[in-house]
Amino acid sequence: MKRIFQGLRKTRERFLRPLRDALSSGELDEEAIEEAEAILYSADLGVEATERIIESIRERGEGDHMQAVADELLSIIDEIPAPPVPEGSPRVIVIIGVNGVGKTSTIGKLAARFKGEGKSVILAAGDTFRAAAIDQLELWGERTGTPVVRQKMGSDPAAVAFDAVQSAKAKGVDIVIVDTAGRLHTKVNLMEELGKIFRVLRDRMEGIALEAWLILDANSGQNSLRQAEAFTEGLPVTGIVLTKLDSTAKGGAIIPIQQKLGIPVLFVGVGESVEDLEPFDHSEFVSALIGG
Ligand SMILES: Nc1nc2c(ncn2[C@@H]2O[C@H](COP(=O)(O)OP(=O)(O)O)[C@@H](O)[C@H]2O)c(=O)[nH]1
Ligand SMILES: [Mg+2]
Repeated sequence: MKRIFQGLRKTRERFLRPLRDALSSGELDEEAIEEAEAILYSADLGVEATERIIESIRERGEGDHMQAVADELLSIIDEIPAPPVPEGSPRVIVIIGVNGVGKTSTIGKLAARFKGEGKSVILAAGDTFRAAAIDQLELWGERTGTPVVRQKMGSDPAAVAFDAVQSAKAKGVDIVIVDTAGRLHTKVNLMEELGKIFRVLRDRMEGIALEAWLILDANSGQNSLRQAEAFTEGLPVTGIVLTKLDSTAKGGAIIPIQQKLGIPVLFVGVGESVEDLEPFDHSEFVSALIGG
């Protein structure tokens, strides 16, 4: 069974059966439509997607209403921009997001996945705010057999990232993944610190493919949008990883998050172990949500 199917279990349970019940009658009355609308909202699909789905149920009139839901979901999700193809070498992915969303674990999972694809990887311990954060990344490095570039606690994250990229260039390593802090004394400081990592790498490292991936916790549902905006305003975010899909019924938020930010979800986290990271696939997502 696909991990995404298992990962969406809670969302599906809250969503699918009540929706089927509401839409089971061949001819829909207003009450059934209103109920369906409430269920879609509660799965955190957002206003726009909910309205479009309801509209297409109405348009379809009689027939398979669940199929109408699935078709509209798929067409909404197909409008999401495709992930950009990074050009340059090494590929440098800076992982950003607030504290506790799953940045460091996602880095470990990504390292394992990239290595499984035959790529060489270096990790950069750019969360220098806490000593424990550096150790935690080191642990993922050991677990996945990936070298970790680190400096002492409190050092400049941009310098750690720079060292890691320089080392990757010297050794011909394919991918550098940079961990970052999710919290500093103030939010402004955090954004400045992250901005500096980008400036230093962009200005002083020629030919690299520099990306920022934003990590969001699915438990926050649509509330993570505001959090996301704080990051995307100042930083060139090219992809999203939505973590902890397994522990929430708000998995539907994956749709408004992509719609509003215009940034594709690249991976979803579906558990705490190293293999619990799945590439986000549009049709798999819809069938995991709708499929029984
Ligand atoms: N259930 C579940 N837990 C996760 C997932 N990703 C991360 N976590 C947990 O979330 C907690 C915070 O993760 P961490 O990587 O330290 O977050 P960071 O502060 O952003 O670096 C840890 O207990 C992780 O095991 C996921 O996809 N599913
Ligand atoms: Mg961390």
